[in-house]
Amino acid sequence: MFETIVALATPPMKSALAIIRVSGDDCFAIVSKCFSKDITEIKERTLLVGYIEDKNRNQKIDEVVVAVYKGPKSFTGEDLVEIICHGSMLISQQIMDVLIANGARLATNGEYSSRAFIHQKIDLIQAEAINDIINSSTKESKDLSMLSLTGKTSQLLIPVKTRLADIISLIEVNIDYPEYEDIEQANKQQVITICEEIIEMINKLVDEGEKARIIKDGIKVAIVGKPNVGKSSLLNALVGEEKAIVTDIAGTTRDVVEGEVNLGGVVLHLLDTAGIRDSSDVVENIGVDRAKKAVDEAELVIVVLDGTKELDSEDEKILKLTEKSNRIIIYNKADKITDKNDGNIYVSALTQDITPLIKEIHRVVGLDEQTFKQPALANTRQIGLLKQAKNSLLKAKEDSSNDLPVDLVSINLMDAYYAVLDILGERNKADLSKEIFSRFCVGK
Ligand SMILES: Nc1nc2c(ncn2[C@@H]2O[C@H](COP(=O)(O)OP(=O)(O)OP(=O)(O)O)[C@@H](O)[C@H]2O)c(=O)[nH]1
Ligand SMILES: [Mg+2]
Repeated sequence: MFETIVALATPPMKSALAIIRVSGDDCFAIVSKCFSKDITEIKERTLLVGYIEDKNRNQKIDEVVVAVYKGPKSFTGEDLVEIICHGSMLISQQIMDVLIANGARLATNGEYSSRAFIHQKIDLIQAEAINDIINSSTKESKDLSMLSLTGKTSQLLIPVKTRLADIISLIEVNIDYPEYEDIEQANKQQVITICEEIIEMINKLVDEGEKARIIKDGIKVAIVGKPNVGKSSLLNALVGEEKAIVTDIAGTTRDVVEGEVNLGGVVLHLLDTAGIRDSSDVVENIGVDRAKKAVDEAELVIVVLDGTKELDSEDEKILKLTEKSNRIIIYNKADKITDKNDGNIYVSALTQDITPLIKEIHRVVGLDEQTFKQPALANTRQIGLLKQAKNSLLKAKEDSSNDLPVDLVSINLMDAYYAVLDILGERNKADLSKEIFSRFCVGK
């Protein structure tokens, strides 16, 4: 029994039109009670013009177009109605009120997509893609999410699932029918080889997924260096506007200044930081601490050096501080330097000549043309489950090498299989989906 749910699918604001969605077992009956036409007998998808009415008060609320989708041929897989009304918040509220008074209830966040998932219209990867498409801020990330919505990303898991099922069934048959001689015996080497083969597939998926995640979420980049090297100028050159204050006074930037730029499909969340040096100024010191914190949190650190000067102990300290970070070291103020052929990266934030840095960012991030086009399991949940499956396979491989009994090996293989099913939401559907759908907006 699926309760009939109602929600506004368009933003709650004044607009030309608004769409109210109704879905559930009693959808047609409830809408009929509020509509000038009876839709309970409708067999196919239909569009009807009529009035939404509060029949108890004999009052017309709005003239609307009603799109009727008979389940399972609807987004949710249930009987579904879209009421296209005039885009007034008052009207949409009145329509929802009258539907609720006649037996519908307000939908929770993501409940329509959740129903589509429960009725197997979409798998979990596709459901997540709907949310991703809505939240995409670049064309590239939207295109990637479209690949997921069409089911191409889900297909990536088919070979992994198949191979896991192959090896598990081989072991299970050995456990269940040890006496049958015509059954192929699962030998140790075979288990190890197949585990390795699947681990290899997963490694590739994780690698591609991590890259695609950068396209979807962007990366956090900290710009650090000692005072006056041109960090703020670099931030401004990258974002193309005067975000941060630039002066020739060392110690100009006190707090972290944020900026964002889309570099050929990769969004950089930039943090310009206070110049790092030993200082007696209380405020400056707080800024320096924040700069160090930014280094810890960043996925990429740009270390800015002043190319017109010799490196000093302050530069050395910063190089040491960022030693373990994923970093790019650049020499700024290239407009004042003549000899630049030593293989280092020279830029001029002042003249906005920063192409060598942009090229290096692309190289470090490791995205090529292909990454933008191919489906990938790109969110943290999907990548996390892939890694979980890999760990279980590593254990299975180890147990097999140590001659542990096949039924023990099989436990880890089953765990790996379940982790893969969880990516698609094919195991415990209701529980798994709960957390994901709660991030959706109401009406989606
Ligand atoms: N010639 C030249 N001057 C630059 C360049 N980049 C920055 N400057 C100058 O260097 C001085 C310091 O620039 P900022 O961008 O404020 O340096 P910063 O690293 O943010 O300094 P703090 O915030 O004090 O740590 C300013 O006078 C800039 O105009 C460059 O590429 N070439
Ligand atoms: Mg600055």
